[in-house]
Amino acid sequence: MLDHVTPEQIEHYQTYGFVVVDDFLTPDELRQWRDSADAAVKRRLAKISEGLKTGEVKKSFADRFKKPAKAVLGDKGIQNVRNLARKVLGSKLVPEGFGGTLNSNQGNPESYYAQVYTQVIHLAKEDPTLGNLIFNERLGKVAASLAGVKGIRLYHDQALFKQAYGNPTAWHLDNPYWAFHSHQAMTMWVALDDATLSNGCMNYIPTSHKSASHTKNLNIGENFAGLLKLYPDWAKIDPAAAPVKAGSVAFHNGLTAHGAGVNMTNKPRRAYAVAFMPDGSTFNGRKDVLPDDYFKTLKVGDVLNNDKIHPLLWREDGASSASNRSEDRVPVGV
Ligand SMILES: O=C(O)CCC(=O)C(=O)O
Repeated sequence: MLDHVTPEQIEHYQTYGFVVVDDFLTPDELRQWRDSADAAVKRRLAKISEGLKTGEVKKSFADRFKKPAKAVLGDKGIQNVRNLARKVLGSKLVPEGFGGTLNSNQGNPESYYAQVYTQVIHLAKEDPTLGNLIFNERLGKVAASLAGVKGIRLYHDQALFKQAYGNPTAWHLDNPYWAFHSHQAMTMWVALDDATLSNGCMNYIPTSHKSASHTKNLNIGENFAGLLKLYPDWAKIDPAAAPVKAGSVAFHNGLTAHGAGVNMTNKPRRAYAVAFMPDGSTFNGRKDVLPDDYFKTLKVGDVLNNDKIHPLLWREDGASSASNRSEDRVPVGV
């Protein structure tokens, strides 16, 4: 794995809100990342389907009711009902954020979103090979130098496998979904297969991070260009496609608009996304992918510095936390 980025790459990232770093992984690291992510996704999917059969796993509220509710209320109607329920019951009972089954979007494989990609979250904490690749000081140092921060934590990690003929990934922003808001939040998108214009490589709206708002975003749904209605000026900017070879990565700011096309091929386009949080970031009230037990302990404004949930990957003063060691990790939220 590369242990540094060049001043030109930092400049590109800061100016445009994204940067591609070619050959970030060695061929051996790529093989490890791909094989272990593949196996971990299969394990989680098997657990979901077995658990649903035995009744041990319950579909999330969204997986059970979204389709019938949508037919009656539409996407906007559902959002209004949720907002009202949150106002009346509070955000602890009606949290904002990811509502999957066993930290995956495959609770209802027929839904549109389930066919954008197979999304499986928090694998690094249960798979030692992924853990070694991701709880990694070198990675933290690279991420921190791009983001321009003095310390960086893992926010979460997830497999995003766009299936053969998978739906496009609608334009969206990442950081507004998350349980903290920061202008230095960042995602690293690791290509586990060659990502091409045909199979749904990433695309960015250059400089959008400079005018994005934490309060204006859309869920990834059927409305591919809905985000551009919220930010009409961005429609005038030429998007940048980022085809990359397997083992190369693209970093983007958590406020950079991005999306991916349909997978026009008969093979999956496997990718892995690692989300980074600047050290010192504070809780904003959203649940997103936080484990239930942890979420219940938090008040708005609390510093998200639990090393078991958000390991400190790198800090300028050399204090990367002991949570980088696999024996200190606990599985979360599964
Ligand atoms: O893989 C994709 O299609 C989209 C990925 C994405 O939105 C992300 O990594 O933030």
